[in-house]
Amino acid sequence: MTTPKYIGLPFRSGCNREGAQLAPGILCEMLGLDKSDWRFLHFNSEMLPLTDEQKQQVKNYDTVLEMSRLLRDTVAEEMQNDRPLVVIGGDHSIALGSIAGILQRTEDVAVVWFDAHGDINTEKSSPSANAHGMPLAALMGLCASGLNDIATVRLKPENVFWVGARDLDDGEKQIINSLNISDHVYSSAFVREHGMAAVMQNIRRQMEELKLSSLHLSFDIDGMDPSVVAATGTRVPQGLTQSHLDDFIAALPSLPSMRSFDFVEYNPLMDDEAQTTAHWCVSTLSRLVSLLRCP
Ligand SMILES: [Mn+2]
Repeated sequence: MTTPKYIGLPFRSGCNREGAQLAPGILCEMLGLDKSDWRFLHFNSEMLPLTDEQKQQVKNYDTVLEMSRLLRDTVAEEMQNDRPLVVIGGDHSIALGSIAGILQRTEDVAVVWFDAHGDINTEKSSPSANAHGMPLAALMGLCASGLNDIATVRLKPENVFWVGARDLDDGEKQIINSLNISDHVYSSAFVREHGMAAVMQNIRRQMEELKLSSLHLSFDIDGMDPSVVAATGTRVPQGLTQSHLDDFIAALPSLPSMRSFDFVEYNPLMDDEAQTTAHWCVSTLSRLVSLLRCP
């Protein structure tokens, strides 16, 4: 296995809670990474003053755009080296920059969106105006603002596969229906009913039909049930269990080879004294890292 390059994004301006910006520092330290293996993109993660929040379509719009451009260019640059990539957030808005960078190098990449949420809101459909709910819409070019311009190569809607979704907004459901990709959404209820192994087999077949060459996993820890992962900003009950995750990880090698992944939404300020979620993150990160492949 080639040691991956780690990119840390201490960023939380895509969500409405303090804390996620502290995750990459803590996790990289606990992982005991060699300094030469990681690169931190430093960012002023303070919230901009919200003078007229009601009218704002995307909170912290400028900050999100600036971070996304920087991350996109960094990821595209790192992809030129023959090393797998791990991007540690931060909130899930960072996936806009990371996937935009990956698309510049690999257009036919499959994206597995492990998450309780759909993250395919536009400025119009979003109930919260938080950018962490919009990366997929922006990557597909469905937004109305400059978020659309981050990806210079569009993400094809049919290349995205959701696992663990259970909190889709009505607007998101409409968007997914209009894109004809409802059969790419594997809710946590569906996983409970059919089993994760069967879900992954379906996904493998769907990816084969599309002839996708590699895979990027966007792993939001809130895909897990709050009883497993407590320290995350947007907890949703009825999530995936540890045994679902074991089956998910066991089946990942049967999909196109995973070259990169995002790991997002750990909030150290919500963790307990024993750092239960941090330890879970480190163990899960290590398991995912062992599955990364070079192109
Ligand atoms: Mn989420």
